[in-house]
Amino acid sequence: MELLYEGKAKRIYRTEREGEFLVSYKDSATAFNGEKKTEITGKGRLNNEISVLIFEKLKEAGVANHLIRKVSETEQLVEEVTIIPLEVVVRNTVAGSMAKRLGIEEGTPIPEPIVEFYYKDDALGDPLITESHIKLLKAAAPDQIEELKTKALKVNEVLIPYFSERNVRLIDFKLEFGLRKDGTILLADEISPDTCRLWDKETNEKFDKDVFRRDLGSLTEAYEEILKRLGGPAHV
Ligand code: U5P
Repeated sequence: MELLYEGKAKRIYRTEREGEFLVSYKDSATAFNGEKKTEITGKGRLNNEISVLIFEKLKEAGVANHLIRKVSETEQLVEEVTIIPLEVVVRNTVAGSMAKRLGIEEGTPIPEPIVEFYYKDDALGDPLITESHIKLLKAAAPDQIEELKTKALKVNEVLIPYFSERNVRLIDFKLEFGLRKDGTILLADEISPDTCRLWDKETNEKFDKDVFRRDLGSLTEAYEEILKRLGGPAHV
């Protein structure tokens, strides 16, 4: 298969079928725009399995997305899209860069979910941008920006109770969207502990990439806990 793209955590291949890509999840963990980097055996499987479960849940709830089906422990088949160069972040509780930027204590609840846009550009370090910047950069048209916000908030509405029923608090998460050839917008990329902050509802224990970013313990154990709580398959 032709390798189309290799990112920090995934490889994307063209398949024989028109309009379908194979995504293969890698065992590498990176943070701080690639400055911190290591190989973690089993990470690819955990993120692939978790992302498949979440995208299936979203599809069931009426949120169209690129997932076609899981292919193996580390691979999934997805619909071809052209990724919109924006990271759409939704926040329910203050954490991470928002805590730092605004000087608000991590863990402070946010009354209404906040949607932020970051410009996907490694050289610029993915800066936080406003809707005016998005228009200036021509990254998305005004009606598309509205659609991205609506879709991101819908994902939040589905995932808050989904995690909560499994004793996990959805603190924040990052989404990416793509364009189909007909111009419609489709939720794409991944949703996993690499792209979400997930805290235990009772103890606030972190089960996400902050474990790696902040050296808080075993990333594999944290991600295994999420997969287990989502009812995911055991390793074969
Ligand atoms: N996030 C990503 N990729 C990035 C930056 C952030 O997935 O390149 C996710 C984080 O994991 C967190 C949310 O769930 O977006 C907000 O991150 P931060 O802006 O607080 O760092």
